[in-house]
Amino acid sequence: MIDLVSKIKDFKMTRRSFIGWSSALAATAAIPLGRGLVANAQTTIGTKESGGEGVWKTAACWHNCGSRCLNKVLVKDGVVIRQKTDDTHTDSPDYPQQRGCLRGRSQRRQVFNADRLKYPMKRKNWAPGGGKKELRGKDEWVRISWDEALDHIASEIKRIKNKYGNESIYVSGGADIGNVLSTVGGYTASTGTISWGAWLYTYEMLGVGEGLYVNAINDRLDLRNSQLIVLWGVNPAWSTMGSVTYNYLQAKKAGARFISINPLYTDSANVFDAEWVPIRPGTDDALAMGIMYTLLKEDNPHTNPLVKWDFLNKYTIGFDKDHMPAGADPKDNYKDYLLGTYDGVPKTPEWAADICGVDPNRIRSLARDIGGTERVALLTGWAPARINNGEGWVQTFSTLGMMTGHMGSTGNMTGVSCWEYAGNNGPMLITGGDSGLVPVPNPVTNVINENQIWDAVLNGKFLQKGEGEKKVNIQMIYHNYNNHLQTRSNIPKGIEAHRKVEFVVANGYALTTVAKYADIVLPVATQWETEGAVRGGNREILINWSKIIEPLYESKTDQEIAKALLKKLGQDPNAVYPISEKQQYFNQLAGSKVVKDNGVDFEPLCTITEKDIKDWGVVGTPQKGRIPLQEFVNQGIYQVPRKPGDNFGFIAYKDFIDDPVGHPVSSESGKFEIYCKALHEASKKAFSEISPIPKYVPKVDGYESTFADFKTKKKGKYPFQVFNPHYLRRSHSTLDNVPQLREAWPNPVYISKKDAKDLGIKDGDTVMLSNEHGKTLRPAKVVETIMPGTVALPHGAWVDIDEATGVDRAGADNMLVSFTPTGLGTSGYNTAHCNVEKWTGEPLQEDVKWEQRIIKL
Ligand SMILES: Nc1nc2c(c(=O)[nH]1)N[C@H]1C(S)=C(S)[C@@H](COP(=O)(O)OP(=O)(O)OC[C@H]3O[C@@H](n4cnc5c(=O)[nH]c(N)nc54)[C@H](O)[C@@H]3O)O[C@H]1N2
Ligand SMILES: Nc1nc2c(c(=O)[nH]1)N[C@H]1C(S)=C(S)[C@@H](COP(=O)(O)OP(=O)(O)OC[C@H]3O[C@@H](n4cnc5c(=O)[nH]c(N)nc54)[C@H](O)[C@@H]3O)O[C@H]1N2
Ligand code: SF4
Ligand SMILES: [Mo]
Repeated sequence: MIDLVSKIKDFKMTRRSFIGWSSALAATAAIPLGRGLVANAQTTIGTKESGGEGVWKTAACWHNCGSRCLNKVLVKDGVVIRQKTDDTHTDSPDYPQQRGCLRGRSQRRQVFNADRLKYPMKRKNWAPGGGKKELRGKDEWVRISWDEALDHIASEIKRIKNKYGNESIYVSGGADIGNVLSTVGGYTASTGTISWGAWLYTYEMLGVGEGLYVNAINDRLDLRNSQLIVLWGVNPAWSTMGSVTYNYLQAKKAGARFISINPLYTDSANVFDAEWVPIRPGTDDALAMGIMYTLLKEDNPHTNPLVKWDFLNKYTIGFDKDHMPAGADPKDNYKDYLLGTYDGVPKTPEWAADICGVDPNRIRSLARDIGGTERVALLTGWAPARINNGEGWVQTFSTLGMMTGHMGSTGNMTGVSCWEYAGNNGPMLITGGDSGLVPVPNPVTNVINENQIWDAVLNGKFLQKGEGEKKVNIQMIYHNYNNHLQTRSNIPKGIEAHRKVEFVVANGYALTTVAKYADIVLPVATQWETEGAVRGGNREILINWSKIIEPLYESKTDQEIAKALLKKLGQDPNAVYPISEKQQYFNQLAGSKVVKDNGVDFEPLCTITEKDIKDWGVVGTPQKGRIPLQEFVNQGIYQVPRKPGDNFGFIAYKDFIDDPVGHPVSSESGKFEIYCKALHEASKKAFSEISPIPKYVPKVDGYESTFADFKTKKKGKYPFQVFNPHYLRRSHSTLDNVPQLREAWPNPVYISKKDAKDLGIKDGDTVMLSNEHGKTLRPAKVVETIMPGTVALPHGAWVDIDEATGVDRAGADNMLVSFTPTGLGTSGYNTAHCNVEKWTGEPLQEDVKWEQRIIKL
């Protein structure tokens, strides 16, 4: 063993060997002898020295990456020696393998990373009540025992609760720590539209399907029937890895033409050979209006039918004065808004071009393309709606689909193609069972919008949805399964908030941003170290993973931490967690259901015998299912085979189109609402008013805000727009600490050749992005493939602030995002402005060369 350690220590790393060897090598010296070291060392050496057979197990790839793939590891003598992905069946376009991406294949680099938190720690200058609170984020760490850590946390919970009330405790993300706090009186929670942007709170009112998950667009096989696929802010090659790009390619093969409307020329646009329409972030509604104006102007029912009047008349309300809902002013119809009849502003392509930056002739040709093609898929990601005042985009995009009738029939669809359901909607064909755990209801009703959360901590008030302004005095923050200080708007304000309260705790498996700014940090086990779980992904698959190794170092699972804390708080952990983690896993397996061939009925997925139940040591009832339990566990995946013409196809809204009275949509009127009274009324009680019909409004911190005077086009203090594509190096902030991924994806800021030239910036120069909120550094990637006037700062880099200057060197996106709730409380990440300048200080080193956050105690 000792030989092995010195061998590792003495190993001289070269760049060439780096990718091939575990990141654990780089920092082995910092790891004390223990099970962590054994796993690390043998993992690495095993690839060279182990000859014999191991066991392939299904390992979790559990991140919120917008996909779900099969990830297998070869375990030999309790050590992971290799990884692979789905080879459970032959790959084919109809029945594709669920292949993992570079992050999934690097998963062991994260689990065995040398930066794993090894034991509970407290901040050196922490004392009950806060100690030197201003040192949060820069203090030294002191190792403590689990007993001491839990004693401190329990006694601070009791103290703060008695002094200020349960409302003063903010738990981010709920989950297991939410259960703990709910058991002792409750906590203040937060909410937001996060991923979905404006889709989350609007879709139901407009009647546009769920807009999110499973019923807004058709299934993937029907995508092959589309002649034109418009990817409007959609980049599957980066943000929905796995088989989604492959599915789109089948549509390409079947003859579809692609158009990509995006500030960036994306890898997807490249792969699909799409025509690229560069656009400014947050101005998509203006473009769509210019398109719709053209449709109206050029439409001729006999010679050039571009507008589907029958569709509008039968299925929608609000488009023209003859189809308005009762009580609405007929002048407030959408057609007259587009034509500028009453406001004097026709939404011409020229008008639109001035805002969105797309050439007027291109706008006209887009209208002819979209209106003049029979079968069109109008697909959007959530990104164009993750903007301030984003509700107008949801309204406008949906209206374009209705006006052109690209909804509810084969090859025609208008909706969100994003996340795990990208390019493939329809009811789930296979579902996982319930774990059997019942969350403890939270007696405190406070829910703070995440665009207000740090303001609420600093200023003591917030808008309680449906009730109005409410006072709050947050004195404790508990972060469990998330990285809110990193992933919510305005990190500088978040840090100020964290340095104000009396107590901050974080659970984590590395020193993430929330852990870095905490007083006490608890080491959590990864999903490779827990019992196992069943997870869905796209509608055709169900994945289950099992435990790969015992928890490393002193880490505990989320539930073990919750249980230990409940005990310290004088509660009975078994009342909250009456069943074991193993039983929960088993319940999920036993309750999994798969669709039958008729496409309607479901049957249990797993056959379970008395012997299985005995072997597992759980409580259960034998059942007959499609495959033996152990086969599902060994395989790690069950995928419903698909073929064209099967019973599992899906056409969104078909029921409504066939029978609008018998199958109304979810809006108040039961029709698609181009004029939506409910949305307008809801907005009056929220953050800013939304028009009942889609109207163009300049977005807070949007394009118009980059000017001192928009009319004369005199540029302002922050002349650039900055937006945040989700980036392949990581899933949000998760995996950003993996050196191999850092090397493969260096995380630059993308800037146009034109802007770079004007600013005297060369490719690779370090540049500073700054605005009224914060400053951040990145190497510049000078490209021809981004809309001039905009810069793309990839989402999720671990913030790393120089305390002397306040400058972040990591390129953390939320250094620049303001804290301004608009509309119904929509997340506004893709609307931000900034200045860009060449950095005159020390140039940045490549991220891969940075020291890892390894705590040497
Ligand atoms: N500026 C800007 N901000 C954004 C976005 C953007 O585009 N731009 N995108 C937004 C979107 S879409 C989203 S979904 C959010 C994501 O926001 P978050 O959910 O906060 O993002 P993650 O970085 O995935 O954080 C997950 C954290 O959980 C930890 N973790 C993982 N597994 C476990 C576990 O088993 N137990 C525990 N206790 N912890 C675990 C990980 O280490 C990581 O720190 O970010 C949003 N923020
Ligand atoms: N690699 C990776 N993939 C991920 C994630 C991740 O962190 N990393 N996160 C996952 C999660 S939780 C979510 S919610 C989804 C989000 O999925 P999306 O919202 O679809 O992903 P994004 O990458 O933010 O944006 C998609 C494309 O929209 C473009 N875009 C940005 N703003 C605008 C705009 O205003 N107008 C137009 N027309 N285009 C715009 C971007 O350049 C990008 O190419 O991604 C998931 N996939
Ligand atoms: S796409 Fe997501 S689930 Fe699939 S391997 Fe990559 S990180 Fe894992
Ligand atoms: Mo998300």
